[in-house]
Amino acid sequence: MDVATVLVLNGPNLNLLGEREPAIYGHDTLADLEEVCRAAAAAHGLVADCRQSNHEGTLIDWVQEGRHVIAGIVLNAGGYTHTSVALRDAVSACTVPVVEVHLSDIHAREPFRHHSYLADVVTHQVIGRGVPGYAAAIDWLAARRA
Ligand code: CA2
Repeated sequence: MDVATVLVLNGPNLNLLGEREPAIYGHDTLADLEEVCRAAAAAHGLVADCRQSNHEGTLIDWVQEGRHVIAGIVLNAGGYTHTSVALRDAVSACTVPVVEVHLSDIHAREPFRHHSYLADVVTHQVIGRGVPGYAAAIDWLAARRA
């Protein structure tokens, strides 16, 4: 990873994208989403390093790995958004910009999804814009660099 890297991290259950709940998450698979990220990054001369894990500690390790030097982190923490102080603490330790992304509008869903432990420690949020929201997050990171 270097200054041209955008680390795109997807959390628990996002490997199931396209399999169920298309009304909420759309029809695209995780592979489709990652291709959109790679194309968006390439348009700015950046490289998207896309990773997914169902494990909180793995996501924390990856956030720590990217916390300095790279262009930024795009983070959809999935359900950990609403539960994880530990992931929040890892994001707080980042000197690079971190964009919180959600496919769905978490504020229009069940009350337990309304609170994000990440919201006040991230640099920017893109919420409820589906897969194109990831491209918007990468565009935002690229514009911030310029
Ligand atoms: O809207 C988002 O991007 C979420 O971060 C997605 C998480 C959810 O817990 C957050 O509240 C909002 C869950 C992703 C689960 O994705 C699935 C996809 C297909 C089938 C089942 C789950």
